[in-house]
Amino acid sequence: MPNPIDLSLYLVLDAILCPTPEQMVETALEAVRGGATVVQLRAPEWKKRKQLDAALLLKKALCGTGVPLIIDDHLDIALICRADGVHVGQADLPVNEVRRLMGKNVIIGLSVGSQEEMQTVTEDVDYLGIGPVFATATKKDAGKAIGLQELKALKKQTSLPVVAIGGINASNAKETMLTGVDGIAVVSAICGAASPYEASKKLREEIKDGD
Ligand code: TZP
Ligand code: MG
Repeated sequence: MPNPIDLSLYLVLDAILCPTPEQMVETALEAVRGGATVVQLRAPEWKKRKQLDAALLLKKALCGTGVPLIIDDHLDIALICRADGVHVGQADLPVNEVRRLMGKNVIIGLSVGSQEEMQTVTEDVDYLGIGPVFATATKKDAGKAIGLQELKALKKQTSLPVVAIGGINASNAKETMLTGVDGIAVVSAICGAASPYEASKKLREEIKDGD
């Protein structure tokens, strides 16, 4: 990985809450202005061409902000738009193949939700997304919430940076950070807010308190 990634406020864009590429860009830029440090494009509901359009627009919009763009699942889209990284889940391409295809300079994130899944972490992985910490309606197949104790236990088992995900919002961001994770990843708390800027600013304040 070229530089250590600041995972503190990780925005995962959502294809339902931001239904067009332009709305994704608007949400992302507002969130970055409010303090988001990473932006991920996650749009499994969209055809690939629409995902690519969004990726290209996002890459351009984030250029010069210092905020990395991560693409969920799609290595081809990440390569075309020269994204900073890719994020894969347990049912996606294996991380050794992702590394082989993407090269050494791309950030690779892996989702982990249990002790068993922790065994899939290899030297090819740059950071972990652990969750769902709390119940979430955003990802239907996210699985059962693991809770803060399990998050803490999983975090202890790795030396990799960890971002917590799933049901995190301004009311639980601080206690989540107190488990020792490096950041929080949110979808609805920012994409579903009336003002993604204000929502991000508020989350930033909570993160600071829990740091
Ligand atoms: N992975 C695990 S939970 C989740 C993803 C993408 C969705 C989190 O959404 P929200 O709205 O922040 O609960
Ligand atoms: Mg995936």
